[in-house]
Formats: sequence, C-alpha cells, structure tokens
Amino acid sequence: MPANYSGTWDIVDNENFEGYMVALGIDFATRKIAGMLKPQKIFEQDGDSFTVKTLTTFRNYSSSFKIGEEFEEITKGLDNKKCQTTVNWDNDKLVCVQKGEKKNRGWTHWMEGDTLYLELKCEDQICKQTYKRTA
Ligand code: ECB
Repeated sequence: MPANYSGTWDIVDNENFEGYMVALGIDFATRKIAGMLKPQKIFEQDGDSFTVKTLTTFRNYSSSFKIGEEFEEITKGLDNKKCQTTVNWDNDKLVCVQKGEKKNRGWTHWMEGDTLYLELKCEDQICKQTYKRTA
C-alpha cells in the first residue's frame, strides 16, 4: 500500500524560493510577487494516480500523473517550459524528475504526520517548503 497524500495542505515555510526562481529564469517583477504568495496544495490520489493542484491568489498550477509513466509537462504560468517528467515512489516519498532545458530539475515530497514537505530543485538551487494539513 503506497502512502496517501490526499488532502489540503497550506504552506507554513518556504526556504530559498527566490534562488529556485532565479535558477528557473523567472524575471525580477514576477519573483517579487511570487515570493509573497502562500500556496495551498490539493492532492487528489487514487493509488498511483495523482492530481496535484498548487493554488495561489496570483496563479494556479495543476499536474496529473501516474507513478512511473513519463509525460510531457508544460510548466504553464511558472517558467513556461516543456519537460519530460516522471514521478516514482522511493519508499513513501514521491520523487519527480523533470528532464528538459534545466539541469538537475525535479522535486521530492514526503509526509510526517500532518506535515508535508516539498523540496524543489533546479540547477544548483534547492527550495524547501513545509505544509500543514488543513483538510
Ligand atoms: C502556482 C504557484 C506559484 C505561482 C508563482 C508564479 C510565478 C513564478 C514562476 C515560477 C516559479 C516556479 C515554480 C513555482 C513553484 C511551485 C509551483 C508548483 C511547482 C510544482 O512543480 O509542484 C509540484 C509539486 O507539488 C506538483 O505539480
């Protein structure tokens, strides 16, 4: 039985989001707005099938995937790039690799009780986010 991430999660900590956005090539003005946001994650999970919504007052982002199945991800409203993306289990962690123009791009999620962790990486930058379950 894989872990179940289903639920609603609100951000409580966001470390080096600025560095991650610089690595992605996000312009200054957009970074200043994005850095103020308090994203909410909505996970909808049915076994190995996921929809992850990232909601903010500025922009929303949604991604749907099945574990182990590569898909074409367009990071619309983020850096607007095309990636060949795969998400796999590493025990109960979700490990995503985003192959494309940027080296070392991907993210990892894991849970500890009602805390959800997310590490976003691009090139030599790592952004560490922490979320608390609110539903
Ligand atoms: C929609 C959230 C933030 C919108 C910020 C708008 C502009 C900034 C542009 C680019 C910043 C780069 C990425 C934003 C960081 C996170 C958004 C979702 C990233 C993601 O890949 O989430 C995964 C893992 O939870 C599931 O899609």
